[in-house]
Amino acid sequence: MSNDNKSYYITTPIYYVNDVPHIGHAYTSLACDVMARFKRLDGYDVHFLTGTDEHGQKVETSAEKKGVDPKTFTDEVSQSFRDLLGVMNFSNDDFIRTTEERHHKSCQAIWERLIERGEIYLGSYAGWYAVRDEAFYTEKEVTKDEKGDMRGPMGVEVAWVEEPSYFFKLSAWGDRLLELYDSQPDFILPKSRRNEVISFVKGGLHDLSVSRTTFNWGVPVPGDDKHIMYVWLDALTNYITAVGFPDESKDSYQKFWPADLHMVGKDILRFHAVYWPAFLMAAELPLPKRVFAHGWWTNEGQKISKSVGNVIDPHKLIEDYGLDQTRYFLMREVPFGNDGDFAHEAMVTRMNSDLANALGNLCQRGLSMIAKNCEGKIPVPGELSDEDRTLQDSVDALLEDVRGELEVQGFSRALERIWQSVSAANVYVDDQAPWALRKTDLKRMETVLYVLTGVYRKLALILQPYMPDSTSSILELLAVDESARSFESWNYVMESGTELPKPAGVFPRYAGPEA
Ligand code: ME8
Repeated sequence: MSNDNKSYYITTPIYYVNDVPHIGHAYTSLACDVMARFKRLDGYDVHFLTGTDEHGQKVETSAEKKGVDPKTFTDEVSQSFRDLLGVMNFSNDDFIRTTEERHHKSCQAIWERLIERGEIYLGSYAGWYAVRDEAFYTEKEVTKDEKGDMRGPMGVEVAWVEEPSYFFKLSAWGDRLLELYDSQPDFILPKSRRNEVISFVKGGLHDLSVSRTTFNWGVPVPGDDKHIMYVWLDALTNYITAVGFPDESKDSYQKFWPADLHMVGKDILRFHAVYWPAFLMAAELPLPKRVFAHGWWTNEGQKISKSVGNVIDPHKLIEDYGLDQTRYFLMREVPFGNDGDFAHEAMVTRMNSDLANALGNLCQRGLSMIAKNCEGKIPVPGELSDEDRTLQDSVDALLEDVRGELEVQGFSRALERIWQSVSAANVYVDDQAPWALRKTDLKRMETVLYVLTGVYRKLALILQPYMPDSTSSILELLAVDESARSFESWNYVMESGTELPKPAGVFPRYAGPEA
């Protein structure tokens, strides 16, 4: 059958190439990267997909504005999304572009399946269309603004469109969708968003226009190339293209479809939680297991937009604060699913308090004492005290606790839990005061330092998905071999006598102008 329980397929949305990548795109892909890295460390065979959505009226118009043909334009902007992967240290396994041959083939195949099953018919569309969202809106969803222009939900400009069009029989799938949400309560997360989708579907579904004739930049409809496929049917299909569709016998398709998780922003939940499962059910293909819709980032309280000129460039964040600091902040600051605000001050606080002070100092304190007082070798412990065991237990439980949180994409709750152990370890160091023991009880000092090395190792192991570079530095300082960094090695014990490299700080304090 398709998925054995040790495979994990996770996807980001494929991003429109009408714009350069910003913090919002980086955020969704980062959440997927953390998930993918965690699952790999936890023994899963992971397929992590991202890519670019290159067809549609919006992209065609952006290319025209720049005075270049759409192919040249998409090649250029798609590359900037590809560049971001390296900059953010994302570990994707594939990058799909909807302009690729493999994708055209897959789109045409799903179209043919829908035609064969009588799910698509030819008609004509007359209604409102928003190029910005590439979405159709009903009369009920549009309003007139003060200038007399028509606007869709959230103020998006809409235009009246009348053209011949193929329709997908979405109206027939309402009950089946409600059954799906009911029988798989975790199909849509978080819960609040699930409720929104359920009321939308309960409100009644209309058949969906799935082809356009007034422009050319898209996948031609098989057998009727005056039409190109609606960009959302084309775009959503990327998730099956990438694992080999239409070749359902292919290993990658067998192994990875259905996907475990489609990660999206709340703006595109309807497409993923209503249209996509309806297309798949109609085409008699298996459904993904979950769609998670996260919240929206603002910049210092303001909506991020090119016209306001406050787009946050991930390259700039990394330059100002550091890569892992940026990754940590984005995953920690906002409970995943909620909207979040980027504020310089909050970023500096996280960087200094959580990373430099709490975690950085914790590691530095023990490691520099080992360098100075134990000939730079992991000491031999004496008998463990209750305090030692209490700290060890808190840290041991991290793997199960974090696993449980990440199972429901609780990225920031998982970090809160990890920092409970970081704080407990700092309290332990303060209480045990190994620097005082140096003068009174050397064996006890060695025991405390030994316990700390084990704590550092587990903290670094569990934090790898969030901060791959910094945790790798900590693991180097602990002489943990690269082959012993997966969760399979969770219970290994630190070997006394192991020589450690000279300690070095891993988390710098913010050194910018407002430090
Ligand atoms: O919608 N805060 O592409 P898109 C958080 N091509 N996330 C944000 C964000 C913000 N301010 N801005 C963007 C499309 N995002 C389609 C998808 S999928 C088959 C096709 C993220 O380039 C968030 O994930 O407009 C959002 O859903 C996505 O970028 C929209 O990217």
